[in-house]
Amino acid sequence: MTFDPRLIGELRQIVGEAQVLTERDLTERYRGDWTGRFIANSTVVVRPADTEQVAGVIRACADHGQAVVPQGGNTGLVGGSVPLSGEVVISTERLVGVEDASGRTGHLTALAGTPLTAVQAAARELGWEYAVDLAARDSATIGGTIATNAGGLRVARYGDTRAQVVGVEVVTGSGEVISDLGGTLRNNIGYHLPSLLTGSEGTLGVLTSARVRLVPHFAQRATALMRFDVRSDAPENAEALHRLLPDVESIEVFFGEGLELVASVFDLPTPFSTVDGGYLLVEVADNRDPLPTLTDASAALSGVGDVAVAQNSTASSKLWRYRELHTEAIATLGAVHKLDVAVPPGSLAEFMARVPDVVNALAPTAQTWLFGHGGESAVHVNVTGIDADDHNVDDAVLELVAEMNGSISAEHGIGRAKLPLIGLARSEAELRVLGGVKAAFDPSGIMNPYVLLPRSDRSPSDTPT
Ligand code: FAD
Ligand code: 2HG
Ligand code: ZN
Repeated sequence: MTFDPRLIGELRQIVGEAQVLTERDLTERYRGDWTGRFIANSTVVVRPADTEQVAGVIRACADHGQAVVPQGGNTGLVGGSVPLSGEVVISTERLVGVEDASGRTGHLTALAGTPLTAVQAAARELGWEYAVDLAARDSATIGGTIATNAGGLRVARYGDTRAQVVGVEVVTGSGEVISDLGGTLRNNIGYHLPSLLTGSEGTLGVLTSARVRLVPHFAQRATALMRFDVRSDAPENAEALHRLLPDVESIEVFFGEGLELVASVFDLPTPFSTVDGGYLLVEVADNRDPLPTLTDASAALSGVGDVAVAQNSTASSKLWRYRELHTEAIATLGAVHKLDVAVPPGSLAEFMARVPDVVNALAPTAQTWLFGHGGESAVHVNVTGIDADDHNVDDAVLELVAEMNGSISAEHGIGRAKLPLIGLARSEAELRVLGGVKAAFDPSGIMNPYVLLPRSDRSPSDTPT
């Protein structure tokens, strides 16, 4: 792929010589993602230092008809942050810092490239917490989590990222800056731009800053890992925990084979003498000791074989490793097909039981790994042992989800990976309206044009991979 040298010259003028990367070795980490399925051969990476530079970069690219991909921590799992079709990467890694943090209002404003851990730490310093948490917290950015409307490990209590965003600053695809960081909580003046930009996957503009609400810090926390002899008892019981535990933060589900892989890749002891079966990892936080309620809830569930509880952060992290390390452990097996889906409450156990058969009917030697956010009936179907560009299994699993009235994306978004099947989730009329929204923000069509929405000049099934 060759890029117009006049554009490269203009970009260097805007951000400085050293902040435009073109050499293959320097651009490598911006070219491929965690799935191992989406890897670009070449690109140009631009690293603006502030909103004005972002606007200059976008205007220059729009003038040259050059497509761009905004990139934060590059931890996205749907191929949305990778420049596979000759896009220039606009990296937010120099847009870092927390501003305007207030313990009184319980809000803070963070520049888009600020890692999630830094936002969480800033919130804690104020005596609050930031509600969104996920295993990629050290690399994922606040801008990326807003652009994907990330879910994560505490949706059961606080909702997804959209529920936390109070205001955003964004540079649109025409290089205009729209800023709404005032923090008014009641704001009823028509279309709500922060909500619209949340989940927009870089297709409308580059988020440069965001104001988020914080949630109270609770003095006490308890974590329980429960093993069920019968696999389906884990998903069956996940939903009941909302009723038994009003203060629950996390209800995570996984299975013996996933735990065994994590233990072997990371050389960890297994938590119980039996490994097989289904697992729930449950965390509760409160200002009073939450352990008795958690223990009562576990006793009220049917089929619990083993339980381990933790009441301090060291012991709790040991239990969380079995769940959080699934992604890294599975990545050691080669390219991974990741299907992050949700089914209606009450259908999780049935879906989890049916998926491996659907996969193996098409790919008898493939391995299916199931884990996820059981409290929201959201599951990560990871499939290994099939070619990176083989779409048959992806299509069959997503068709099963649609047949069960589920969602083809619970939290990772659509990106490139799921665009060919967007028709399962969005009607023609919806796609027309959403295309109009994109055109209003991005009249030249340069903002991440190969993700989320079919381009007006081709059908959804023509999406390049
Ligand atoms: P990137 O990967 O860089 O980008 C993701 C998308 O957002 C791309 O479309 C990109 O163009 C766009 N984008 C990025 N920054 C901006 C910006 N400033 N302006 C406009 N668009 C932008 N996700 C969950 O939802 N829940 C989880 O529990 C979870 N756990 C994970 C665990 C691991 C180990 C890994 C590797 C990933 C996990 N993810 C999870 C996926 C990922 O971390 C999230 O999607 C995260 O929100 C991506 O943030 P990022 O900064 O890395 O964005
Ligand atoms: C999680 O919940 C993440 O751990 C990653 O969303 C899921 O790797 C995956 O498929
Ligand atoms: Zn997840």
